[in-house]
Amino acid sequence: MKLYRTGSGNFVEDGGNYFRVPELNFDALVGHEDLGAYLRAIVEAGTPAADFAQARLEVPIGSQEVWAAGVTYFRSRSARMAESKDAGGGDFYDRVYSAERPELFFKATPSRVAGPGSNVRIRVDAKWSVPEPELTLLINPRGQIIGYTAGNDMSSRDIEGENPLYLPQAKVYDRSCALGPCILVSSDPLPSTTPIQIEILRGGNAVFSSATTLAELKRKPADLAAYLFRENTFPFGAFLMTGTGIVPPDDFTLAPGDKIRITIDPIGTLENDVVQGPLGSTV
Ligand code: DO4
Ligand code: MG
Repeated sequence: MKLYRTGSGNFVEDGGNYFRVPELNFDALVGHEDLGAYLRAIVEAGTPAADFAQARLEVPIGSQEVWAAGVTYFRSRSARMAESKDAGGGDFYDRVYSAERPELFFKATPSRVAGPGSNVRIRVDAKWSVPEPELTLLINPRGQIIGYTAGNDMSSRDIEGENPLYLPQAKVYDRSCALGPCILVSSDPLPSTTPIQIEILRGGNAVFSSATTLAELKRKPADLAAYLFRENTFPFGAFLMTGTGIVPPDDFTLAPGDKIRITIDPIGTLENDVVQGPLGSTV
Protein backbone atom coordinates (compact mmCIF):
# COMPACT_ATOMS: atom_id res chain seq x y z
CA MET A 1 0.00 0.00 0.00
CA LYS A 2 1.13 3.52 -0.77
CA LEU A 3 0.13 6.62 1.17
CA TYR A 4 -0.13 9.89 -0.79
CA ARG A 5 -0.45 13.36 0.68
CA THR A 6 -2.23 15.76 -1.70
CA GLY A 7 -3.70 19.25 -1.76
CA SER A 8 -7.11 17.64 -1.30
CA GLY A 9 -6.35 15.15 1.45
CA ASN A 10 -4.59 11.85 2.01
CA PHE A 11 -5.11 8.79 -0.22
CA VAL A 12 -4.06 5.17 0.06
CA GLU A 13 -3.32 3.17 -3.09
CA ASP A 14 -3.61 -0.58 -3.34
CA GLY A 15 -3.69 -2.70 -6.50
CA GLY A 16 -4.03 0.39 -8.68
CA ASN A 17 -7.07 1.75 -6.79
CA TYR A 18 -7.01 4.89 -4.65
CA PHE A 19 -9.05 5.35 -1.48
CA ARG A 20 -9.59 8.47 0.62
CA VAL A 21 -8.05 8.37 4.07
CA PRO A 22 -10.42 10.03 6.60
CA GLU A 23 -7.50 11.08 8.82
CA LEU A 24 -6.25 14.37 7.37
CA ASN A 25 -3.43 14.90 9.84
CA PHE A 26 -0.19 13.33 8.57
CA ASP A 27 1.38 13.40 12.04
CA ALA A 28 -1.56 11.37 13.40
CA LEU A 29 -1.00 8.79 10.64
CA VAL A 30 2.71 8.52 11.45
CA GLY A 31 1.90 8.17 15.15
CA HIS A 32 -0.88 5.60 14.58
CA GLU A 33 -0.44 2.45 16.65
CA ASP A 34 -0.75 0.28 13.52
CA LEU A 35 -0.74 2.36 10.35
CA GLY A 36 -0.71 -0.69 8.07
CA ALA A 37 -3.83 -2.19 9.66
CA TYR A 38 -5.61 1.18 9.66
CA LEU A 39 -4.99 1.69 5.92
CA ARG A 40 -5.80 -1.96 5.10
CA ALA A 41 -9.22 -1.52 6.73
CA ILE A 42 -9.88 1.56 4.57
CA VAL A 43 -8.95 -0.36 1.41
CA GLU A 44 -11.13 -3.32 2.35
CA ALA A 45 -14.16 -1.24 3.37
CA GLY A 46 -13.93 1.55 0.82
CA THR A 47 -15.07 2.39 -2.63
CA PRO A 48 -12.21 3.66 -4.80
CA ALA A 49 -12.03 7.47 -4.99
CA ALA A 50 -12.31 8.85 -8.49
CA ASP A 51 -10.76 12.21 -7.64
CA PHE A 52 -7.15 11.14 -6.98
CA ALA A 53 -6.14 11.86 -10.60
CA GLN A 54 -7.03 15.56 -10.14
CA ALA A 55 -5.26 15.90 -6.80
CA ARG A 56 -1.97 17.83 -6.59
CA LEU A 57 0.72 15.72 -4.93
CA GLU A 58 2.36 17.27 -1.89
CA VAL A 59 5.47 16.30 -0.02
CA PRO A 60 4.55 13.38 2.26
CA ILE A 61 5.70 15.03 5.48
CA GLY A 62 4.07 16.60 8.53
CA SER A 63 6.14 17.86 11.45
CA GLN A 64 8.91 15.27 11.11
CA GLU A 65 12.59 16.23 11.08
CA VAL A 66 14.67 14.73 8.28
CA TRP A 67 17.99 13.12 9.20
CA ALA A 68 20.52 11.41 6.99
CA ALA A 69 23.15 8.71 7.17
CA GLY A 70 26.46 9.19 5.38
CA VAL A 71 29.17 7.02 3.84
CA THR A 72 27.01 3.90 3.90
CA TYR A 73 28.05 2.82 0.39
CA PHE A 74 31.62 2.21 -0.82
CA ARG A 75 31.04 4.68 -3.70
CA SER A 76 30.28 7.49 -1.25
CA ARG A 77 33.35 6.65 0.87
CA SER A 78 35.66 6.82 -2.18
CA ALA A 79 34.14 10.01 -3.62
CA ARG A 80 34.36 11.76 -0.26
CA MET A 81 37.98 10.71 0.30
CA ALA A 82 38.87 12.13 -3.12
CA GLU A 83 36.94 15.41 -2.75
CA SER A 84 38.55 16.20 0.64
CA LYS A 85 42.13 15.10 -0.10
CA ASP A 86 43.43 18.68 -0.48
CA ALA A 87 41.78 19.62 2.83
CA GLY A 88 43.57 16.90 4.76
CA GLY A 89 40.68 14.47 4.25
CA GLY A 90 42.88 11.60 5.36
CA ASP A 91 41.19 8.35 6.21
CA PHE A 92 38.26 9.45 8.33
CA TYR A 93 35.68 8.69 5.62
CA ASP A 94 37.13 5.19 5.47
CA ARG A 95 37.00 5.00 9.26
CA VAL A 96 33.33 6.01 9.36
CA TYR A 97 32.53 3.52 6.58
CA SER A 98 34.09 0.70 8.63
CA ALA A 99 33.08 1.81 12.14
CA GLU A 100 30.27 0.29 14.14
CA ARG A 101 28.70 3.72 14.77
CA PRO A 102 27.21 5.23 11.58
CA GLU A 103 27.53 8.84 10.50
CA LEU A 104 24.12 10.46 11.13
CA PHE A 105 23.50 14.12 10.48
CA PHE A 106 20.58 16.52 10.61
CA LYS A 107 19.29 17.22 7.10
CA ALA A 108 16.09 19.29 7.01
CA THR A 109 13.05 20.68 8.71
CA PRO A 110 9.74 20.20 6.83
CA SER A 111 9.79 23.72 5.36
CA ARG A 112 13.13 22.99 3.63
CA VAL A 113 11.82 19.87 1.90
CA ALA A 114 10.62 19.85 -1.73
CA GLY A 115 7.78 17.58 -2.78
CA PRO A 116 7.17 15.68 -6.01
CA GLY A 117 7.11 17.96 -9.06
CA SER A 118 8.48 20.98 -7.20
CA ASN A 119 11.92 22.60 -7.22
CA VAL A 120 15.10 21.69 -5.40
CA ARG A 121 17.78 24.36 -5.09
CA ILE A 122 21.52 24.63 -5.62
CA ARG A 123 23.39 27.23 -3.58
CA VAL A 124 24.61 30.41 -5.28
CA ASP A 125 27.91 30.10 -3.38
CA ALA A 126 28.56 26.52 -4.54
CA LYS A 127 30.36 25.55 -7.75
CA TRP A 128 29.88 21.79 -7.53
CA SER A 129 26.38 20.56 -6.73
CA VAL A 130 25.00 17.04 -6.99
CA PRO A 131 21.85 15.13 -6.11
CA GLU A 132 22.09 12.07 -3.86
CA PRO A 133 19.35 9.49 -4.49
CA GLU A 134 18.61 7.72 -1.21
CA LEU A 135 16.15 5.21 0.15
CA THR A 136 14.48 7.10 3.00
CA LEU A 137 12.90 5.52 6.06
CA LEU A 138 9.79 6.80 7.80
CA ILE A 139 10.10 6.00 11.50
CA ASN A 140 7.26 6.43 13.99
CA PRO A 141 7.69 8.08 17.42
CA ARG A 142 8.30 4.62 18.92
CA GLY A 143 11.35 4.10 16.70
CA GLN A 144 9.69 1.58 14.35
CA ILE A 145 10.19 1.76 10.59
CA ILE A 146 6.68 2.09 9.14
CA GLY A 147 7.42 3.04 5.56
CA TYR A 148 9.80 4.06 2.81
CA THR A 149 10.06 6.91 0.36
CA ALA A 150 12.54 8.14 -2.24
CA GLY A 151 14.82 10.97 -1.12
CA ASN A 152 17.26 13.42 -2.64
CA ASP A 153 20.03 14.63 -0.32
CA MET A 154 21.20 17.62 -2.41
CA SER A 155 24.85 18.35 -1.66
CA SER A 156 27.41 21.06 -2.41
CA ARG A 157 30.52 18.95 -2.90
CA ASP A 158 33.00 21.84 -3.12
CA ILE A 159 31.83 23.26 0.22
CA GLU A 160 31.91 19.86 1.92
CA GLY A 161 35.28 19.02 0.32
CA GLU A 162 36.87 22.30 1.43
CA ASN A 163 36.47 21.36 5.06
CA PRO A 164 34.37 18.55 6.58
CA LEU A 165 33.22 20.97 9.28
CA TYR A 166 31.33 22.82 6.54
CA LEU A 167 29.07 19.77 6.12
CA PRO A 168 25.95 21.48 7.54
CA GLN A 169 26.27 24.29 4.97
CA ALA A 170 26.85 21.80 2.15
CA LYS A 171 23.77 19.85 3.18
CA VAL A 172 21.22 22.06 4.94
CA TYR A 173 19.68 25.01 3.10
CA ASP A 174 16.28 25.88 1.64
CA ARG A 175 14.98 23.07 -0.64
CA SER A 176 18.15 21.00 -0.20
CA CYS A 177 16.03 17.91 0.29
CA ALA A 178 13.24 16.25 -1.67
CA LEU A 179 10.97 13.40 -0.59
CA GLY A 180 8.21 11.50 -2.36
CA PRO A 181 6.17 10.78 -4.33
CA CYS A 182 4.47 8.69 -1.61
CA ILE A 183 5.13 6.49 1.42
CA LEU A 184 5.34 2.78 0.73
CA VAL A 185 3.70 1.61 3.96
CA SER A 186 5.53 -1.45 5.22
CA SER A 187 7.49 -2.53 8.26
CA ASP A 188 9.23 -5.31 6.36
CA PRO A 189 12.80 -4.79 5.17
CA LEU A 190 13.01 -4.18 1.40
CA PRO A 191 14.76 -6.89 -0.63
CA SER A 192 18.49 -6.38 -1.26
CA THR A 193 17.72 -6.47 -4.99
CA THR A 194 15.70 -3.23 -4.69
CA PRO A 195 17.03 -0.88 -7.40
CA ILE A 196 17.73 2.82 -6.85
CA GLN A 197 18.01 4.71 -10.12
CA ILE A 198 18.71 8.31 -11.09
CA GLU A 199 18.44 10.21 -14.33
CA ILE A 200 19.36 13.86 -14.82
CA LEU A 201 17.95 15.63 -17.87
CA ARG A 202 19.27 18.87 -19.36
CA GLY A 203 17.25 20.40 -22.16
CA GLY A 204 15.33 17.13 -22.33
CA ASN A 205 18.48 14.99 -22.84
CA ALA A 206 19.94 12.62 -20.25
CA VAL A 207 23.29 14.01 -19.04
CA PHE A 208 23.75 11.46 -16.25
CA SER A 209 22.07 8.22 -15.33
CA SER A 210 23.11 5.47 -12.98
CA ALA A 211 21.73 2.79 -10.71
CA THR A 212 22.60 0.79 -7.63
CA THR A 213 20.78 -1.68 -5.39
CA LEU A 214 20.27 -2.06 -1.68
CA ALA A 215 22.78 -4.93 -1.78
CA GLU A 216 25.48 -2.19 -1.82
CA LEU A 217 24.14 -0.55 1.34
CA LYS A 218 26.63 -1.52 4.07
CA ARG A 219 24.28 -1.01 7.02
CA LYS A 220 20.87 -2.38 7.91
CA PRO A 221 18.12 0.27 7.86
CA ALA A 222 16.92 -1.00 11.26
CA ASP A 223 20.39 -0.40 12.75
CA LEU A 224 20.47 3.16 11.35
CA ALA A 225 17.03 3.82 12.85
CA ALA A 226 18.13 2.40 16.22
CA TYR A 227 21.19 4.69 16.30
CA LEU A 228 19.05 7.72 15.44
CA PHE A 229 16.68 7.01 18.32
CA ARG A 230 19.47 6.45 20.87
CA GLU A 231 19.21 9.22 23.48
CA ASN A 232 16.90 11.13 21.10
CA THR A 233 13.11 11.43 21.09
CA PHE A 234 11.04 12.30 18.03
CA PRO A 235 7.48 13.18 19.13
CA PHE A 236 6.29 13.18 15.49
CA GLY A 237 8.63 10.45 14.25
CA ALA A 238 11.38 11.15 11.74
CA PHE A 239 12.62 10.54 8.22
CA LEU A 240 16.06 9.00 7.85
CA MET A 241 17.84 9.05 4.49
CA THR A 242 20.10 6.01 4.23
CA GLY A 243 23.00 7.43 2.18
CA THR A 244 23.95 7.50 -1.47
CA GLY A 245 25.46 4.73 -3.56
CA ILE A 246 25.55 6.93 -6.66
CA VAL A 247 27.94 9.84 -7.19
CA PRO A 248 28.20 11.48 -10.64
CA PRO A 249 31.69 11.88 -12.17
CA ASP A 250 33.83 14.68 -10.73
CA ASP A 251 33.35 16.93 -13.78
CA PHE A 252 29.57 16.92 -13.34
CA THR A 253 27.68 19.68 -11.57
CA LEU A 254 23.96 20.41 -11.56
CA ALA A 255 22.72 23.48 -13.42
CA PRO A 256 19.50 25.49 -13.10
CA GLY A 257 16.83 23.96 -15.34
CA ASP A 258 18.03 20.37 -14.86
CA LYS A 259 15.38 17.78 -14.12
CA ILE A 260 16.23 15.04 -11.58
CA ARG A 261 14.35 11.74 -11.61
CA ILE A 262 14.94 9.28 -8.78
CA THR A 263 13.18 5.93 -9.07
CA ILE A 264 12.97 3.27 -6.38
CA ASP A 265 10.86 0.55 -7.90
CA PRO A 266 8.37 -0.37 -5.22
CA ILE A 267 7.91 3.33 -4.31
CA GLY A 268 7.81 5.24 -7.61
CA THR A 269 9.61 8.18 -9.20
CA LEU A 270 10.47 11.43 -7.44
CA GLU A 271 10.91 14.18 -10.03
CA ASN A 272 12.22 17.68 -9.28
CA ASP A 273 13.55 20.62 -11.27
CA VAL A 274 16.71 22.42 -10.20
CA VAL A 275 16.68 26.15 -9.50
CA GLN A 276 19.24 28.62 -8.16
CA GLY A 277 18.60 31.97 -6.57
CA PRO A 278 16.06 33.25 -4.06
CA LEU A 279 13.47 30.86 -2.66
CA GLY A 280 10.61 30.81 -5.15
CA SER A 281 12.89 31.18 -8.20
CA THR A 282 11.66 29.25 -11.17
CA VAL A 283 15.05 28.88 -12.92
O1 DO4 B 1 29.84 12.55 5.02
C1 DO4 B 1 29.20 13.29 4.37
C2 DO4 B 1 27.86 13.04 3.80
C3 DO4 B 1 27.70 11.68 3.21
C4 DO4 B 1 26.40 11.46 2.52
O2 DO4 B 1 25.52 12.30 2.47
C5 DO4 B 1 26.16 10.17 1.87
O3 DO4 B 1 27.03 9.29 1.89
O4 DO4 B 1 25.07 10.00 1.31
MG1 MG C 1 23.73 11.64 1.29
